[in-house]
Order: sequence, then structure tokens, then C-alpha cells
Amino acid sequence: LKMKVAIVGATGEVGRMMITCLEESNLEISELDLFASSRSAGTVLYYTDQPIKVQELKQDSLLKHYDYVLFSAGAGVAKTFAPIAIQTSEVVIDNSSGFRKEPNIPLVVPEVNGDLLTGYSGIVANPNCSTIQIILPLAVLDKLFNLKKLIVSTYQSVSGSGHQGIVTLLNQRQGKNDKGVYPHIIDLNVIPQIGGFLDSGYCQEEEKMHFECRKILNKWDLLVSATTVRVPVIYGHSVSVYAEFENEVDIPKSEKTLQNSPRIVYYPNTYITPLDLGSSNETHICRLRLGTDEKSLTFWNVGHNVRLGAAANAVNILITHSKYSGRL
Ligand code: 2RA
Repeated sequence: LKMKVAIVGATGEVGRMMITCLEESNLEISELDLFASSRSAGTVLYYTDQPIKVQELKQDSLLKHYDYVLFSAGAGVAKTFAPIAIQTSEVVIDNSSGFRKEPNIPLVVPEVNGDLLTGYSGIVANPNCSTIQIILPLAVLDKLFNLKKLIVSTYQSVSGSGHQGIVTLLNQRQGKNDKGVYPHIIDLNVIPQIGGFLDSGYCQEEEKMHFECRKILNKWDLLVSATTVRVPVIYGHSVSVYAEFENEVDIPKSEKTLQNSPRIVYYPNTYITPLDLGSSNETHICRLRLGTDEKSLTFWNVGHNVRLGAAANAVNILITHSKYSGRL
């Protein structure tokens, strides 16, 4: 069945990658409408070599039927326009943090909790990039050993801040002493803050990881402590994960299960760095070892934050829903 799809925020890093991921999926899309702010309207983007002029998002832009509307335009735009879109379209997939905490809105990584999409029509929240890449292996290990506690430190690339994050780093690498989108110079530096600080002493990104890991695994008593750090990398988030379990772990069994799990690449004898990611839509796990005792594991995780962490997971939600709803 040919599908009608719209992308809101089409000219941003994630929006452009959503177009690429749709192309890579070979879905039969009869109509692809692209929307953005007045600032970006008029831009011509290409889908399977066909030029598409980006339209300015207006109040009535989404009052037509689409099978799927993909949003990557920030929480403000999503909060205003997703409820409008859902009146005439089947599913709205939003990449912002706007709906993730809504109890009735599913927060989905299809390989982990894709069953929530069965028979569903409405808004679906795409999780935060740093959550997506670790929840895939953690869901596997949780099933094996019953996850109880998580301590994670992230090393997040500047593309997580969008195109302006990339511009900020590149400018600094050329000697410009301009902080750009960050509170400090990021070149040759690391910044232990992503988002604003909360009364708890955690920052918004850390709180997102705490909440989202619990919601996606449906483990509301999961103990989580995250430290999220910006690093001078363009694409690719890395995460150091320490996971504690109810039961004793088994390394060979963990390795075998991870290797055989979808969207996971496991490296038994070497490791991967962000520069090795290329156009991978998978999460990469390496340096798996015992944590502090027989009931804990530590590993290093790398994922492409714009692909896996945003656009590819959103398109995977679209594909998974299409299969469940008989469109595919
Ligand atoms: C970041 N995860 O990396 C956040 C939003 N993409 O800035």
C-alpha cells in the first residue's frame, strides 16, 4: 500500500536524516510533504532524487490525511502541531521530549517494546538518543539477569545539539573563540552538562535517561544515575555502562545473546569508536566485562546519535507500525 508521509522539521540534522532513512527503507511512499519554519521554507530537499520544496508549517498545514507524520522540530512545535496532525492522520512520531512522559503515549524502541504499536493510533514518542543506544543491550541483559541498577556516563557528540552544535565545534577548531551553543568552549574540552540543571543536581539530559530507561523497560523501581557529558566529536555518542542485576551474570551467555539480538553489534575482542560508525543504524557494544562483582557488568557502547538515536529509530517505529497495521 503506498503511504502518505509528512516530516515536520525537515531541514534540521534529524529531519534530513529521516528523509535518508526513509529512502534506505525502500518504503513505497506516494506522497512526502516536508515542513519547516518560515526561516527554512523554500529549501529544496531531495527524496529518491526527486526535488521537494519545503513548505512553511502553518496552522492548517497538517489538516490532511497522512499515514505517518514525523516530527523533529522541538517540543514547542510538537506540543502545538502534533495534536492537530493526529486529528486527520494515523500516527504521529515525535522526536522531541514533548510527549515522552505522557502516561498514555508509548515511548518506543521497536526491538524492545514495539508490541505497544499493535493496533495503536495516535502520538508515539521517540526516546532520547543516549537512551535508545543503551536500552537495546540493557533490555537483552535484563531478560537474562534481571536489571536492578544502572550507572552510566555519556560522551555525547555536538550533532546532538543540531547543526549549530557542529558549526560551534568547527568554528572553534578554526580558531574562533566563540562558545556558540555551549556554556564553555567545547574544542579540546569536555562539558559535564547537557540541558539545564535541576534541583537534584542532575541536568535535564540525565533526568531524561533516568525516566526513559524506566518507562521503556517498564521497571519503575530501576535505580539509575547518569552523568551526561558533551565531547568534541561530530557524530556518535559513546556511553560507559555499569549494570547491576538481581542474579549472577554469565559473560559467555551475555555475549552470545547480544550477538544474536537485532540492531546490536557485539565486539568480543576489540572496540569501536565514533569515527568507525559510518552510516550504521545499529548500537555497538564492546569491552564487556564483570563489574564490581558476580552480579554486575560493565561495557562500552557507541551509537550514531542522528541515525540510531533519532531518525532511524523513528522510521523503524513507522515501519513496525506499518507491518502491524497491514500496510506492509
Ligand atoms: C543531545 N540527546 O545530545 C540530546 C538531544 N539530541 O543534545
